[in-house]
Amino acid sequence: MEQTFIMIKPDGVQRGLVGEIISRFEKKGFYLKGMKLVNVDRTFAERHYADLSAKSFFDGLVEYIISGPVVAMIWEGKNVVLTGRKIIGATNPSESAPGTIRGDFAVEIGRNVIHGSDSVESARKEIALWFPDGAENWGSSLQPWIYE
Ligand code: YYY
Ligand code: MG
Repeated sequence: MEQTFIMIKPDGVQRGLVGEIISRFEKKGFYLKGMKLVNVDRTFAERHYADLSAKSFFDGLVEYIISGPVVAMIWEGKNVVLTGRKIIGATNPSESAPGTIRGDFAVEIGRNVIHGSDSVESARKEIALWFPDGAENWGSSLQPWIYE
């Protein structure tokens, strides 16, 4: 089953949005496979955002990500990468639709609350970076009520 990497950024944690965000993914029917609260260091944040290292906003982005603890999660489900991005909303909160996480809870692009992998391939890389030991495999009793 497809997996994605979702991270609640430091502003989301400090603003008390952790429960709300987890709830949205849970209610959709996705399955929480792994979760941890972590403080990442600069080198780690730079690795996570390595593809953006040439961008003008890169240094500010790294400062923001290391400014407080983040919640790192693996979510699993059919089309969870793309659907997760829809639940999160557009990168710039002034363009994210109401009903999306960024549309409902963020104002500025540099404080947009949450990260989600943008493809199955980047999900694989990000999960390997953030969860090098992999995830527990408990299974979920809800599955027959969500998948035919
Ligand atoms: O995947 P997503 O988070 O929606 O956007 P990316 O293009 O991967 O950029 C990562 C991160 O960088 C974005 O969530 C906010 C920040 N950022 C920024 O501060 N200013 C920009 N012009 C573009 C992105
Ligand atoms: Mg991205």
